Amino acid sequence: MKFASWRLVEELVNFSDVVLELVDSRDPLNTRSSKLERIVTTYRKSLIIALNKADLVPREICEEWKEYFKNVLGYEAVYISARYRRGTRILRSTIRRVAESSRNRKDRIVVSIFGLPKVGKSTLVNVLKGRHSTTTSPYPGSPGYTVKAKLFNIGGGIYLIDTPGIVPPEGGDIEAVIRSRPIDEIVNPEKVAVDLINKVLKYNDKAFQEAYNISSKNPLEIIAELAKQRGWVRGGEANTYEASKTIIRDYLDGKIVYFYRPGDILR
Ligand SMILES: Nc1nc2c(ncn2[C@@H]2O[C@H](COP(=O)(O)OP(=O)(O)OP(=O)(O)O)[C@@H](O)[C@H]2O)c(=O)[nH]1
Ligand SMILES: [Mg+2]
Repeated sequence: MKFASWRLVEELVNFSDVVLELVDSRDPLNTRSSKLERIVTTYRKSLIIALNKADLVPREICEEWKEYFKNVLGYEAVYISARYRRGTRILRSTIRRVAESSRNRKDRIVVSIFGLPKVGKSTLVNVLKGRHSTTTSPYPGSPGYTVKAKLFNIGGGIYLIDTPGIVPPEGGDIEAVIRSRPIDEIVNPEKVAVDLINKVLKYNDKAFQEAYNISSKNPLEIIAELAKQRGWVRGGEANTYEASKTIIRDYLDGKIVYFYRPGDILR
């Protein structure tokens, strides 16, 4: 994964009329980037928080998060499932609404997508592009220091910047650990997987039952059990290294499910 430099982020934001910040509905707070949000505010652009992977979380919880982002933080928010193409109509109409209410409204609404690694940016770009979109030439009038952005015409006067910006995670949560580098480069994946499992179990003690049919609530047992299930055993020893990486990968791919609500952070 290649993080966008903050300078590039600033340039892309500055090109945009509307910025979409994708977060993971399972843990919106630890997958948002307050630094990105500050940049968008500084440049006086419109921000929409898109809670993606909403298919993994009950609808009323998504509603609570949407209200939280709107009422507590003052941002527009929608929840979507890029994978199942849900919520994209509301997303498009929200983009048009915020662009039309902005002080520098134009005929053409330029939209950029940002988010931490694996929040679903590419999936959403593909969904929005659809089959009918056309690429326009490089952004006309771009200052062109770093940005050679192309725009997809995705209909309704909306033009999407072709490459989403990958922003680095913030804070000390396990989300930051698993999203900071490719899984194969994670040092001590067993330790990371144990932390991830403990966090998931805190919110959904059936998560690994549901994902792997493993009923243990002990992280090391869960890892060893998964290794056995997959046949990753040699000389009677479970390959916990591979199993740990698999759990991290499956989590990022949305196979491991949990959620918490905005109210839970106050407890
Ligand atoms: N359940 C679920 N999974 C999703 C959704 N959107 C994306 N995913 C999955 O999340 C994983 C990451 O999706 P990508 O679109 O590659 O995410 P990305 O943000 O482009 O990732 P990077 O380019 O690595 O930063 C993939 O396994 C997707 O299938 C969604 O709405 N629901
Ligand atoms: Mg991508």
